[in-house]
Amino acid sequence: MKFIIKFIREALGRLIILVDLITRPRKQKRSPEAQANVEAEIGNYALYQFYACPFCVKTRRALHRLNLPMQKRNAKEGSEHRAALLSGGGAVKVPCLRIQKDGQDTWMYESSEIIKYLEQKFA
Ligand SMILES: N[C@@H](CCC(=O)N[C@@H](CS)C(=O)NCC(=O)O)C(=O)O
Repeated sequence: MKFIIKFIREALGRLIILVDLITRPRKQKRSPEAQANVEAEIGNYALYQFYACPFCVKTRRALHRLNLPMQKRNAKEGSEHRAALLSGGGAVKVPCLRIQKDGQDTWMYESSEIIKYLEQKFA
């Protein structure tokens, strides 16, 4: 039964990925200078995620729309990223945005919160 539920979730996730690919929003355009500044800032960010998680697809879609080429870290079972997410953020829940700045780590959960934060900062 557990296997069937896992299979259905994976299949649904892949369907969502396909729909996302077909209906990709346009990327925000910036001057080369502005884009270089954004990319320098984004170097301090990483998105902990699963490939086929609908909330992660939604967040990756926002990253695409906002033209934020951010590092993505797969928190799959047994991975070093999963361990880092648990010890740093406190929970294995994705998506989670990690912001490393001035020697400090901030871990932000909830796709809607992450998107709102990125929109306010980069849109
Ligand atoms: N309300 C959350 C839901 C996130 C969520 O439920 N993520 C699932 C994956 S789709 C998760 O991390 N589950 C923990 C696990 O699978 O170990 C959001 O919008 O980010």
